[in-house]
Amino acid sequence: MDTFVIKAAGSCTSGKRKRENLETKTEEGLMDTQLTCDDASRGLLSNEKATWPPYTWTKIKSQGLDCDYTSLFCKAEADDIFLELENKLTYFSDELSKVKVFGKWHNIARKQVSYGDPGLTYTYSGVTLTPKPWIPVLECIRDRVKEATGYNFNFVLINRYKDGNDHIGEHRDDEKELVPRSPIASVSLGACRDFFFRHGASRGKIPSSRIEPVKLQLAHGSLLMMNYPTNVHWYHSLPARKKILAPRINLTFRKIILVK
Ligand SMILES: O=C(O)CCC(=O)C(=O)O
Repeated sequence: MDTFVIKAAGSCTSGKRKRENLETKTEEGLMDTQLTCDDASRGLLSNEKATWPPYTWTKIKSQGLDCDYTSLFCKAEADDIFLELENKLTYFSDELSKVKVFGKWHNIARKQVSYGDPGLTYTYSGVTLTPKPWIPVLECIRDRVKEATGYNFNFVLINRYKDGNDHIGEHRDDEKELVPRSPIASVSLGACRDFFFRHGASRGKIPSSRIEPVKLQLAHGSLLMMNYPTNVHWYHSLPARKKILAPRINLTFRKIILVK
């Protein structure tokens, strides 16, 4: 039987890391959060010797936004996993790589696939995805997320960005198939990319409110927990970044309602 063991696990290192809270109040009383690649990888990706885990969580909060960020895998583990994903994942073909926006079909600017428990489906932007069966490397990541957060997920949506030209536009993960109030766990591997949240009230030609966007950078081996009610109020996106030449794989673990 095919298995996957993180070979690098024994060489993982971590140091004493202090808990950080990036909440800051701006003059308008709004939260303004900035997390950079350096913050994201500090400690975990360094060469300090210690046992791995523990996980050091950073709380990211704003009006109706509640996220937690940590380094889930050390660099050696993340490198192993990235390689395994590159070797084992098979992405959906062209018909399933389209989205319907305002009645028009568009090719998505990235590759996509979903894996998960049998019998689940997930529909977004006019496309219904049926997950492929779990493979060992994905079970390994899913189980690490469970160990770090206590949450069990039955589905993962995977996006592969070949370089900084690939991106995902502003959207919310608010599909009706999601278990109400369940968090979404976003694991990133490969190139560190900017990731933005924008409040719904701050969108459009005439925004009803000026709530500061929340800007993060998602590092290799990181986990971002998007907790309820983040996806009710906030849109997220991964903008194009022409200077980024390396690929990135993002896995969003979700809890989907099984309809019998
Ligand atoms: O690649 C990312 O970090 C974002 C992916 C995303 O927005 C999604 O799966 O809904």
